[in-house]
Amino acid sequence: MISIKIEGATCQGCVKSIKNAIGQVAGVNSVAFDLETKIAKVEGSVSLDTLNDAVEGAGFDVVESNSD
Ligand SMILES: [Cu+2]
Repeated sequence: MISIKIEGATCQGCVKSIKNAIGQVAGVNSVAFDLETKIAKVEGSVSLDTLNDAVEGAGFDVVESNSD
C-alpha cells in the first residue's frame, strides 16, 4: 500500500479529481482519498514518482509519500 499526503484538496470535487488522476495511472488497482486526513491510499504496482506526477499534474501538491 502506498500513502500520499496531498495538499490543496478542499471539497468533494477535489476528491474526485485526485481519485481520477491517480486511478488513470497504469498499475493502480484502487485508490481512496480521505479529505479529513488529506491522505490518499493506493494499491497497485506503480512507482511513487509516477503517482506524485499524476497528483501534481491534476493541480495538487504532494507533501510526502511512502509505500510499505
Ligand atoms: Cu475542491
